[in-house]
Amino acid sequence: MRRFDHKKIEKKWQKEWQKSGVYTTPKKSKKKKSYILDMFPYPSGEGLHVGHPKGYIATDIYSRFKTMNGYSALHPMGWDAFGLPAENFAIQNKVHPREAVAKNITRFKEQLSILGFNYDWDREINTTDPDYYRWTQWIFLKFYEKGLAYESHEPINWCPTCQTGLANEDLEGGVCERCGSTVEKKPMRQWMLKITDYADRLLRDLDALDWPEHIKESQRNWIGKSEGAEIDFKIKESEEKVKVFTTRADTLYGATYLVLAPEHPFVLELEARILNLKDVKKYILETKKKTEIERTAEKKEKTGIKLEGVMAINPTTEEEIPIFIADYVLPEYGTGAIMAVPAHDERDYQFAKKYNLSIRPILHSYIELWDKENRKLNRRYFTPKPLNTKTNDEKILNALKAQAEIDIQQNGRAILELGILFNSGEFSGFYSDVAKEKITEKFGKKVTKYKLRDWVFSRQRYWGEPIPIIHCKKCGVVPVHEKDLPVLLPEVKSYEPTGTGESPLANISKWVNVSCPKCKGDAQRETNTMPQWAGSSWYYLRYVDPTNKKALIDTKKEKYWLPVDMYVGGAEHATRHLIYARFWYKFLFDIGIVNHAEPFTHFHSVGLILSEDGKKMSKRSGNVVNPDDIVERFGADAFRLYEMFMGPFGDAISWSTNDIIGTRKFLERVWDFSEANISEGFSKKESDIRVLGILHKTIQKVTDDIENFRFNTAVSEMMKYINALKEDNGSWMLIPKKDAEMFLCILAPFAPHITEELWHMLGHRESIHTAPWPKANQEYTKDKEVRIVVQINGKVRDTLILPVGLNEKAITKAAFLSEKVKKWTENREARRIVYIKGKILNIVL
Ligand code: ANZ
Ligand code: ZN
Repeated sequence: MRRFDHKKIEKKWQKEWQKSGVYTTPKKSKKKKSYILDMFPYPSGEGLHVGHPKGYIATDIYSRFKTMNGYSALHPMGWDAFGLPAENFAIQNKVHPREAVAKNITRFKEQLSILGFNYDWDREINTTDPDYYRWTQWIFLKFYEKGLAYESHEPINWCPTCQTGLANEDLEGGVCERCGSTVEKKPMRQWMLKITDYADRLLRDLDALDWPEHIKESQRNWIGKSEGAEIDFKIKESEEKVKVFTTRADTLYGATYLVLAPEHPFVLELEARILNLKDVKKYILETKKKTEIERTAEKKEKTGIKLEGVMAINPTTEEEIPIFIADYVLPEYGTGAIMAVPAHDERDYQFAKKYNLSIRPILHSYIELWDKENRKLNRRYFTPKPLNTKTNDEKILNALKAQAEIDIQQNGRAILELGILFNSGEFSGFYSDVAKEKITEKFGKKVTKYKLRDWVFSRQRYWGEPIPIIHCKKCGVVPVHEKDLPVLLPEVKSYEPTGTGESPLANISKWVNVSCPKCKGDAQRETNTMPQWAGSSWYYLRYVDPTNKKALIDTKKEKYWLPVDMYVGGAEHATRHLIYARFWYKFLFDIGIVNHAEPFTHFHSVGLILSEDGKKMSKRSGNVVNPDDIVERFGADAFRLYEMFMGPFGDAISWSTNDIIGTRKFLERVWDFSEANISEGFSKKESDIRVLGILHKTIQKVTDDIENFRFNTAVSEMMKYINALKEDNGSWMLIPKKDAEMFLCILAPFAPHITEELWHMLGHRESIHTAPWPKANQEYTKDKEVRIVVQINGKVRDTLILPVGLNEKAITKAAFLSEKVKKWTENREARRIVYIKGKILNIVL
């Protein structure tokens, strides 16, 4: 008997598959398609640890499954090789980023190849390949043409360590996502992409996506749509006005002061009138040192300073109210100015307490009061509908007012709920919802605001796509001609950041100085490069048509293969890559390059694999498990099975080398069982119903589980099946050859090597990976028997085991034939018989 020797088998089949080309994507065919995509890795110098392949194993299983189910499947792989990680690695190791990337890719590919993945390497792409980034630059030109790429001089996030500007998406809690440095605000020239033009569509189209709810929710929050109002406040003795943004126009009568962001331009404009200008300037300076997180933290004590000598006017009451600047108001949101309503906003409340400002309640939750009044009268509580009509009852309004004052006093905090207005002129007596509309109509205008900011799209670093723009003194900004793409990234002596806010490209005068495409005069190239996220915003399109020289993608091919049917990757990309990619796809749709509304129909996020001690794996912590070693010891199939078996796919789970032994043993059992059946020539007759039942239920379960990414329960089902085939005396049960084949087929996506070997030992010449997926026979998966409890005069007298599908008459007949039942019914007449279907037969004597 041959033993299971994973080393021999795995090498052999990997070579064989490559030779026979089983993993070449079928040409466009009549078949249904399935596009299965991994987030492509950036080839870091550290190589893969056991956590990286988890998602790739899942897509490998899924795409094999789809192929066996008759789909034409596309499952490609490539490299996201521009950007800071590659560049920083290169700087540290004193090699050119290009060489470092090439070396790392070779290493990554080696590591992936021993796991037996079915990638179609003919479609491999690399974002740093000029034939690829030519199209990244082309898309930028299109953005520019449509007015969606523009230059700006606003202050942006600047990482002092990475020495580059960053997008909001590149920050994590106010620090640089790459290196952890505190990010500064720095005004500088930069290129922006107008993602905000797509905010509404990005938000709206989320609903139809079959993605995990938490990912969709974080995109919703990131986009941050707010419907509110802009209201102008006049400045006393001046023509000036301050525009505020509020989501609570209903509270306008309670606005007792204004607060401006320290960066608000108004402060400079009114300089001459501000009496305490010196202190105000000092405060503004201090603000600059704080991060956004520090500024807005809920618990943090609010600080600010009054602008002495200027007053604003509340438009409702014409009352004069003071103006403050405070760092809890952010310059980039809304209008950078707020009306403060300390009675109904918690931050304003804390601020008003601290600076002794007037707190004026103007509404109270009617429902609460209603509730209380009703309870007093011992009436049953019910919630009145939000009131559309006005309450003119003075007594109620006075009671509300008194209660609001007591609540604020006693609780020491603002009343945040909606309610019925009082002290609000003609709007007193209306419910908040209605009051909001009416007050906005009279004093302001309706607006929608988003938290999403335009995308800071330039980096002052070397290792990125050059932005295809030329600056001419005469013509201004001139885009490079399409036919002159790609703008190649030139060789430089030193690719380290300059620290001046200029990219290292600025020093290469031979590259920088060009003639203007328009006037042919002297001009300079743009020296900023694109961010790391540029290439990954459209890479999945290029796999479909990787060598097209005329277009980034053939639109017919796009129509066939897109959208991606199954996308798998890390949840940490929820508000970066997954938003950027959707934005670019929608833009490409608008200019007629692609044909669908959304690029990724389904998305599954991979749960992390933690180290054995429950920490994140990293070279720095020295807790990395290398997949090469595991494959060497246990084999790729056992490794793959283990990663799928360790728990729910989306959960973070600790690695355990010990547990791999379990999946390895399972494969040995599969091997031994198959060997035993082959040498005995299988069983010539059908298995009994019980054994067939287990097989077909296993097929059904594995089918459903793969479709729903429940790989762990699929594996455990297959384990149960093999265990059931072991006889009590320790020998293997013989089953018909076709049953053994069905089992190997459902195991094949998980353990492609061992199943291929056994498949060939069974006499097949074609690959198991192109065999049709077995179908569970519903005859065997159905329960064959039912248990019917027989009660006589309410007491259980017997339990009948009967074939399913008998009608009441047949069941009654069977009951009266039972010895136990006869004992009670002999010589007596049944007065009534009640049958509860599939459960109980009640006989009343
Ligand atoms: C008056 C008011 C009264 C407010 C009240 C709230 C409650 P979302 O929902 O996040 O959009 N706000 C507006 N611009 C701001 C800025 N630049 N920095 C900090 N806060 C700002 O929040 C909108 C609310 O946040 C606005 O409504 C405003 O305060 C504040 F009882 O206006 B509100
Ligand atoms: Zn940094």
